[in-house]
Amino acid sequence: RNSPDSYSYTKYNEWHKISAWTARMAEKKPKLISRLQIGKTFENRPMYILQVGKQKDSKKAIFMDCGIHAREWISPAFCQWFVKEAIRTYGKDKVMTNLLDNMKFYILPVLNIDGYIWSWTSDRCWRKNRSNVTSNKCIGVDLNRNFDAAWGTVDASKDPCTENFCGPSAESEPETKAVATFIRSHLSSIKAYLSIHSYSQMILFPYGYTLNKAPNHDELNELAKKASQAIASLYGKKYKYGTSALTIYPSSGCSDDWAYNQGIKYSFTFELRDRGKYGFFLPESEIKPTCQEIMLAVKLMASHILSRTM
Ligand code: 0X9
Ligand code: ZN
Repeated sequence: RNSPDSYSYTKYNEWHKISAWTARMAEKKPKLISRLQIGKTFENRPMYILQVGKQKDSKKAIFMDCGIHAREWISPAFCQWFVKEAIRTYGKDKVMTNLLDNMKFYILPVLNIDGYIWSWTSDRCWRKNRSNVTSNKCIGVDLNRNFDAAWGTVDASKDPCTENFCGPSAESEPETKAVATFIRSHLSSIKAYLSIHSYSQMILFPYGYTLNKAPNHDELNELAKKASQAIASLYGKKYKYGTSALTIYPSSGCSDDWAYNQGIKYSFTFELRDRGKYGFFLPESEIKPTCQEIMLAVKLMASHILSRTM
């Protein structure tokens, strides 16, 4: 396709292409996909979610966010891949058919749209959003420090010029607010929260802000272990798993811990490829294998969650 909005699942896509893609998906597959707007970004861009599933009123749902950190480009690529594979394999693959017949997925392809655009146009290594609420010389809040989970404590800075600036208050950012509001109003159906990041090849679960174990720690650990094994079965990539605080580093204000504290018992953060050779600059040739291996993990987790929340 040569239209200005043409996209590819094996390339990184600019925001305008991903945005046009959300509209096209909902148009092409109205029985499986609908598009919802959950809010607007600081720079006033609409934030879209794709709701994927056969029954629109399904009682069970999994929420997945991609692109909360601007420079982690493999993350939005995975959200797009997930939707593509869901519709391609529905009615063919038993597992996917069962999932889409009995639950729905809320897919947020880019949470931090303004930051993502900035990483394409001005600073490839940009992490935060683009808000300027503090009217400081420095711009941007780390949206994964802005959630109301031990906000402003560990690995969160009050200095707007740092990479982990947590904002003036919890949920100060329109992007955080939009996600938190949507989730709060769908708590009866949302059974799992998946947050897609890069890099370092890990599967993380609560908590990040404390060393305390979550009440269902053993189940989360077992599920993460199985997901890690599923990933390795495809291309042999090793993904470490464990609590955020012990496996990556302690940090507060993260979406996964906040969602868990809302009562969503299955909350995971995926750190995708690689382990640092390319880091955020993961070559496009690795999009497909990365998405394929993570797809196995997400399907396995979703099937477990569906069977456990019957
Ligand atoms: O620091 C983060 O926000 C995440 N890592 S990243 O390199 N993608 O920035 C990890 C978040 C893990 N979750 C919690 N600490 N709750
Ligand atoms: Zn990240």
